[in-house]
Parts: sequence; C-alpha cells; structure tokens
Amino acid sequence: MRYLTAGESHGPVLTAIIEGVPAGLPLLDSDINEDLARRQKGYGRGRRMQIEKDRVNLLSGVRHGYTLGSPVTLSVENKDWTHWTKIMGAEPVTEQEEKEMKRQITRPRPGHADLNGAIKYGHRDMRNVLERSSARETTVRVAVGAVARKILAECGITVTAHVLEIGGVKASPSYSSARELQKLTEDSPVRCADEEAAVKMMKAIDDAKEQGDSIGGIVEVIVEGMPPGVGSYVHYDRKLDAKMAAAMLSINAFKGVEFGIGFEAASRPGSQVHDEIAWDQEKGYYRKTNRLGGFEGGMTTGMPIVVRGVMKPIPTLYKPLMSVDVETKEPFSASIERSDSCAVPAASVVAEAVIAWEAAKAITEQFGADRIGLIQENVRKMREHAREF
Ligand code: EPS
Repeated sequence: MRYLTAGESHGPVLTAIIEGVPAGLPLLDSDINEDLARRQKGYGRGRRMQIEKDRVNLLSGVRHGYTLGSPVTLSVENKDWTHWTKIMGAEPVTEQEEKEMKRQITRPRPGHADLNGAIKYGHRDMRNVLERSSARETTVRVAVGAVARKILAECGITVTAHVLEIGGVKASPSYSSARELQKLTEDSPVRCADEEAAVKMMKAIDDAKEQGDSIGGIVEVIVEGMPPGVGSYVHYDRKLDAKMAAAMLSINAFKGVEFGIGFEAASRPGSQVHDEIAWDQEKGYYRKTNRLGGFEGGMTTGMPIVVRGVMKPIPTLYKPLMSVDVETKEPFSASIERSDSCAVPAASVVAEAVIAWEAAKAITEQFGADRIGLIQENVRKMREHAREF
C-alpha cells in the first residue's frame, strides 16, 4: 500500500489517494469520521477548530460498504475556505489586489518551515510555504490511518495512543488492558489516562496561553496483536521499527522517537534491558518483560509494540521571537498567525494513525495484499506457526 496527500491549510479540500487497499474490507465514512472528530478535540486548540467540522467524502474504491481493491480516494473539505477563496484561489490576482489582501508573510517564524521553504522554492510570500507545512495536513493522514485500522481490526490487531507528558507534567497512568486505556483516554480532554496529571496539564496549557506561549509533550502508541516476525532483519529498509520511527518523525513538530525503555537503555546494563524468553502451551513464546517495546532485529516479537514520540511546542507564538523581514532585512518580531497553544492531544491521534498505517502496510506486504480474507487467513496461520515452532 502507498498513499499521497494533497491540499493547503486554507485551500478548498484535503485529499488522499491510497493505492493497494485490499478488496473486501468493510469501510464506511462513519469509521473515518469518528477518528477525524477525535483529532479535533483536545484542550489547547485554537479558534480554527471551532470553524472546522471534519467529515470525509469517500470518492473512489468503495462500493456498498466494501473496498474494491482499486485506489481509495478520501477528501475532507476545509470549511474555512469560504473566508480564503480570494487569498488562496487558483486564479491570478493583480498586484493591487494582492496588497489589499494583506495576508502576505515576509517575517519567517523561528522553528517553522517558513524561511527554509521560501529559500528552497523561491517564494517571496511565505504563505506559499506555511499553507502546506501546516499541521492541517494531518487531518487527511488520520483519515488514511482509519482505513489502516480497519485492516488491522480484521486481523485482531488494535492501536491505542495516549498522552504521557505535556509541558513538563508527567503522567503515570494505570490500566489493565488496552480497552481500559482507550476508555480513560477518550474521556480525558488532554487524552491522558492519569486524571490527576490531566488536570495539571490543562493548567499548564492555560498558563502557556495566558503568556502567549506554547507547550509540547510526549505521546505513546501501543499496538497489540501483531504476530511475531513482521518486518525483517535482512535489509535495512525492511526493519519495521525504523519505518515506524520515520512515520513518527514525519508528524509536524515531532523531534524524537523511542521504543520500550528507549533512551533509558543507555544507562542500564544489558541484563536490565533485554527481555527473557519463555514458552507456555497457551501463548507459545513470549517475553517476561517488554523493555524493548515489541521489537528485536527490526521484527515484531509478538509483544505489544510500544513507541513514543516527543512533540516540540508549536512555533507560532503570540509572544513572537525575533526574526528578520526578508524584504527589508531588518530585525522584526516573527509574524503572528492564529495558532494553538498545545496540540499534543490531537497529535496523539495523528501518531496513532501513522503507526497504524505502518503496521497495516507491513501486514499486507507480508501476508498477501489482494483480499482481506486471504490476509486474515495468513495472519492466523503465522500465529499458529509461531506458537508451534
Ligand atoms: C496550524 C495553525 C492553525 C491550526 C492548524 C495548524 O490553523 P489556522 O492557521 O487556520 O488558525 O488550527 O491546525 C488545523 C487547522 C488542524 O486541523 O489541525 C499550523 O500552522 O500548523
């Protein structure tokens, strides 16, 4: 499977085309809309989220509730577009009109794609950069992730994301199953399963907002039910953990990734890093601990995949940092655009989507890609083989 996305933040639509979705997968727009709505919630979002009510249009590849095996086109309208038709329209405008619109950006925001993107593509108006580099694009990646989750669900694999840290407030959630974690997360305005920490996180978001500042955090994604041996050690570009790490870093503002105990491994002896192997009749092979987060040798171990990503604070600040105006070369405060003071809760839903995509892609590559029934059967056989091995 592969996909492309297109669309600007204030353009008419966001679109994705997914090629290689197996045939026979039950798929309704409501499956996707649910995830789109989850991404839009979250304490700390700005005014844009009151304008947008993201809903998907399934434009191809699905008939009577099932995928056909042909490319699946997903499209989400930007409601805000009605306010931007002239500024973002495809038709040419006169110089006078351009001046009157006054949405030209010549003061790059530190930490954004603005300046590098403008130099790279030769844009004097940095709106041409920020419209596409905006995290608005993650809307349609969540829609793609919802399709991936359907494939995984058919194979008994679940993906759950939650927030572990915001603005230095750390959570210590306790839960006994992925289902319970899901429930606690859905009930939390910051998608954090530790209620006490969630209250402190909201306070941190309020404080940041009041100070015209922004805060980041850490999200964790857990994939349960992957059979062992997905991915491969035989070649660098077949290692599934590497693909998941890249997917995590592809989310806007994400700066680091770790699996299991992650960076903590640097300070522990090997005996407290690696997971002992055991076997019993019911489970087959398993690890007594899961410090490596579900991966050995670029392949799944059959234990839950545990991957975390760190999101930096959003760089659009109401209390802007110093920058340089590219027209005058004079020092100036960076442009102020409407923004969110914290998007970590929303980013956790995006993280869930991109990790689900990598998991589903690996499953379809390894277990036969044309029909969902065939994939299910092959995954079941792999689990059996692993248990009896
Ligand atoms: C974003 C800026 C804000 C966010 C946006 C990402 O949008 P606007 O400039 O229209 O106020 O709300 O996020 C979304 C629109 C979204 O759907 O998540 C940015 O500059 O990245």
